[in-house]
Amino acid sequence: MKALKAMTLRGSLAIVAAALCLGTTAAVAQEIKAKFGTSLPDSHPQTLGARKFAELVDQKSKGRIKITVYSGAQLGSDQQMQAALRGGTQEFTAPSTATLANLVKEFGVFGLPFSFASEKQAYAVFDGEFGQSILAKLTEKDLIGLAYWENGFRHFTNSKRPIVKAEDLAGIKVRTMQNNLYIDLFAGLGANAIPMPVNELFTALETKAVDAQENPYTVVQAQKFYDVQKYLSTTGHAYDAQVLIASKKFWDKLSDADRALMKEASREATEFQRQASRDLNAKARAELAKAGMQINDVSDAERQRMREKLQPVIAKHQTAVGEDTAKAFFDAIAKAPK
Ligand code: EAX
Repeated sequence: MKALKAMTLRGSLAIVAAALCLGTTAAVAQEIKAKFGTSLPDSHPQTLGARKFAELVDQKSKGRIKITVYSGAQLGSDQQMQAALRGGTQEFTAPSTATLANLVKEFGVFGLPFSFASEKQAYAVFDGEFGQSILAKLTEKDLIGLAYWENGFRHFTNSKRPIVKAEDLAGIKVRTMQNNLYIDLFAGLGANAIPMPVNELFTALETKAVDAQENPYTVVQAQKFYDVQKYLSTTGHAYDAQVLIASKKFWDKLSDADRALMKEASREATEFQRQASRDLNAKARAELAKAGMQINDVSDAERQRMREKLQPVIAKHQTAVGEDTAKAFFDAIAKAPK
């Protein structure tokens, strides 16, 4: 009898041990660490959004999934980080749509100048059927498009003169994002376009390798361009979005539950990120003036005149992104609330 009891006890202990081991193994197997690289400083909404996303994923996974944020291009430029995601050595980043256009040509449509009238209109297009259909094309390039974040309306800064009319751009050396449309846009207005990653830009401005750049107020502020740029002219020539993307190699290994958790965190982080961008943008103009920048408003009439001068560039890039895509884009804008 005693032997039978001993066997039963040993059997039960073995079952408990196995369950614990499986349970522990299962828990350990689900522990996930990920890297999120941004190209802008801690104070910029791109990095604020990244930290919020990491915090939400940590909360929703009860500490199982730890995303570490590396800001200010610590992990490389926007394009280097896109390559790292595609290779599976980095898990998240959030570049401008402009650099993604080098991987998926349809992203170029968002850079067509003077397309959006307001942030509200932009959100409707990005979050609607058209914007989501373009996001889906990233999977062909081993990337997962999760959401569109806000960079904002791009304005022109330079160290030479106020830009009051298009002709004032003649001969100015302007850094552009590494994107053919932006290169053609400024060449089309008579400037000399010099593409480079944003993390090389401050030095290029400081050494006068370039005279000018164009970015939303929040980038000018976060990158301290006011220390090396005297003039800011509100061209508002494009509304720029950044795309929260994940490595497909990483994403494909996740459980359905963890993917759902990350999508929920992405939605909540996007709301937070866009609000932070609007709040900081509303204050940045006055703060840039206080930091010594001379800010002039480019008139609507002159902006319209710039748009007309750029028609050949717009036509060329509508063809480049695909006429169907361009038409669907402008139809989505027409339907969107302003
Ligand atoms: O998304 O490279 C740029 O100018 C972009 O606006 C931004 O800094 C990165």
